[in-house]
Amino acid sequence: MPEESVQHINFEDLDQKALSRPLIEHIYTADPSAHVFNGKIYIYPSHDIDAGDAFDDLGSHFAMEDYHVIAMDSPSGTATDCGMALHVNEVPWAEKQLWAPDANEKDGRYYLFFPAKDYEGIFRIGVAVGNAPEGPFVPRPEAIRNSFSIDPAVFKDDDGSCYMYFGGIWGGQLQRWRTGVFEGSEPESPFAHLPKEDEPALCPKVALLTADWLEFAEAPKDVVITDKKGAPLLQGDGNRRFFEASWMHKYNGKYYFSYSTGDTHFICYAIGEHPCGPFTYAGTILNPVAGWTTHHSIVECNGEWYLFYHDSSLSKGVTHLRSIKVTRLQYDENGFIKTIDPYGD
Ligand code: FUB
Repeated sequence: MPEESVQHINFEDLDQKALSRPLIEHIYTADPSAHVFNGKIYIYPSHDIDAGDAFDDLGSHFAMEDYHVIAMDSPSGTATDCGMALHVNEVPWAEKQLWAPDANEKDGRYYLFFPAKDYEGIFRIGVAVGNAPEGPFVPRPEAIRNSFSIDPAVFKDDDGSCYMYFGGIWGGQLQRWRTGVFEGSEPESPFAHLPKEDEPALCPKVALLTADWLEFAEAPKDVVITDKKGAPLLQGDGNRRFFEASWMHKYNGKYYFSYSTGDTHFICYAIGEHPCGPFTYAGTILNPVAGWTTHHSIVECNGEWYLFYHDSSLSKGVTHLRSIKVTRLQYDENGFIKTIDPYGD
């Protein structure tokens, strides 16, 4: 997580070149997971606040307490804040840090999946259920059994199977689960437990959900990302290896797994034939934005594709006060995504 909280950038210049404006400006929002439900776009973002926590490489200053759902009639329309949908105080098992959520729909009910730290300081993933896309959502009393780490993204395949992708390194704690149990050595360091630079990179995880979407139906598996020769990407391959912010979408029958490279600040993607992979690295979707973190979602709306993302331009570079944005995403004739520069260069 960030080494400094504010970036020193000429924001007037940046705003002029920016591809898009923040979708809402009365609150800070980040990590936008967008879906189309009933012909309308619903965005499930983090709700950034300044809780006064000191910044560190574990992301302690990302001390979010609740979720607001944002609705839009179209990607160029007005974004409406539907109000608070869930607060950490309503979640019995969660103490703090409501990080990037996602949601999906099944049989007219809406399931909000979210990470939070439990009372032992361990990130778990919970689910809360509502009758409307904008919530409110009623949390389950316990986190999902055997869940860990952060950034759930929930993908419903054409046959109705639902998969959760998740994980994040450094403050997201994925590296502490390499042996299958939480390595609890203190003091916590973002760099302990990571693979060596010449070893295969730490993989994000995927698990099929049970038919009621409330638990994992199987033990989480590695999402393997390889180079074109089929070799797993290495931990030292910083511009391409996984860090956090999983997302899955399907295009022309193929599965596109996208993610953030964290400390190198790219949104990248890899393509596979099956929802659980393996996936072959395919390129960069989004070049670095203002702010340390980058996190996105990709959704089709009325036959066009859109990238929802965030940056810290509205807060003039305060890395934990971000704003969600949207821009068009395009494929070339071979199904590769054209790289987007958030500031139009
Ligand atoms: O919003 C908190 C964390 O920052 C998210 O979980 C990460 O993906 C990064 O965007």
